Amino acid sequence: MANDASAVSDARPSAVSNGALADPFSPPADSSLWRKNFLLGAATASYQIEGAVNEDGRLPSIWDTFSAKPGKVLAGDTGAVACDHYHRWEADIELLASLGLEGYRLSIAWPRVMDAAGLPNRKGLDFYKRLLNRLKEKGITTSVTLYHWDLPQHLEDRGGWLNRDTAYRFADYADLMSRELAGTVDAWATLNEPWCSAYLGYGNGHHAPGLADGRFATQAMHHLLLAHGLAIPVLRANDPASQKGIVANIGRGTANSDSAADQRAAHLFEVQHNAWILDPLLKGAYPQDLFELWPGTEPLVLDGDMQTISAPLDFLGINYYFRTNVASDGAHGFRDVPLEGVERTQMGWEVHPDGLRDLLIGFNRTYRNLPPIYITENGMASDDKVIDGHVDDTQRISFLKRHLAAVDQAIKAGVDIRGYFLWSLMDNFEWAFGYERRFGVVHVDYSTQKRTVKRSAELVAKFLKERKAQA
Ligand code: IFM
Repeated sequence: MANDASAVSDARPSAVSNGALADPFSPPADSSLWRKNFLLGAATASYQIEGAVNEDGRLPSIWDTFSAKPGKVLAGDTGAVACDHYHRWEADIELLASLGLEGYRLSIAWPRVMDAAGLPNRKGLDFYKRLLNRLKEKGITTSVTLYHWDLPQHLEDRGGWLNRDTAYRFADYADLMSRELAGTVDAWATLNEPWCSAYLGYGNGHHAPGLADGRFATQAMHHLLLAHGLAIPVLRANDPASQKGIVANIGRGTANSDSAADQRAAHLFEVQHNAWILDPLLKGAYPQDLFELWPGTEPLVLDGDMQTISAPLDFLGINYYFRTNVASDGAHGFRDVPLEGVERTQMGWEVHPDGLRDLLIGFNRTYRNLPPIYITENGMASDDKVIDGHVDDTQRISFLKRHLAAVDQAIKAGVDIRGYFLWSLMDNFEWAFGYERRFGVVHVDYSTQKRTVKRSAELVAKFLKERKAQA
């Protein structure tokens, strides 16, 4: 998708009177981002960057199986090699550190570290130990997600997230990881984006394991949240000094008109995107509207489950990308009404920073026990090319600047936001869209594995350097 030139114009370097180029990224002087304790980092995920899927005892994951099926991933791409990070991790950490990024959010591949009997795979564990130790040596804050969608295939063969037992297996996995890695992890997130695991994986089949049934989605969600709730006390017991939380992708829904029906449609959009996850975590109950939207999909909930799920959190990770404009479908649901003439990214997603601000402020009102927030992912895909050794990703520079301004506005409105992670450190395997969609602030040439720092990363690095130099 072509960039909307008018919308990105403030990202283009413009000549100023002394002949220097204006910095199109740096936040204004009164921005809370200048606070040195506002963590600025970058994020990745195991299956999207590691490759080495058959090495050192790693078992197959649902994404190995899914991406091998014809038609499931654009161009038939798989994560078999990805960014070859499993072999290039040292250089990648050097690169991260050279940009001055203060935090790194990574995920652990469950099938790399545990065998089918639940026993540790030492070689896989050693990979993460080396990685985390190096990050600590560099003074980088480590944020580790236990589950970023690469479920071991042997667990899917027994029902995956439709099987309650998977939640208990997850708690065992969290136990092993927190015993082995305690002291090297500053923050543990149990799950990344349970909405995607449940809805895209079991509800509409766009993601692994590719099942499509509304009742599956709600049951899978319940078991995912149960897994999270069972893991939290285990992490607390094994690694008391670290922070514990979960990461949710949130969606802004706006109504296509002022009509009561369209307003209700926008409300329901946000119920299924946000309240479906946040209500059980923070209120200990599923939102009843969810089952008006999706009648007959109530999951099987056992006594005590909701209490387990709503265990107190040290932080909530928020991933935000775009908004969705909706209208009533004429029945009990909503339908998308894509807006015309708005700025979009290579994914076709609308650029809408106000949505992030509005959601954060709204959550702060709705949930009295809202924990401190980290923006654990935000970024955009563009069709970036290396020209004369440079990548001038002007739309991303503008995107990041505007979303960081939205974060600042939310902070000023009273939301406790402690940090922000760029998605992503480098271009990587974008799930069903393969390698075509480039989200990185570092470009990856997949034929040579050469990394090229994009202009956006240079500007973030420049800002961090200036911030560090401040008295
Ligand atoms: O690449 C993904 C990531 O794995 C989860 N959050 C959204 C990103 C962009 O689609």
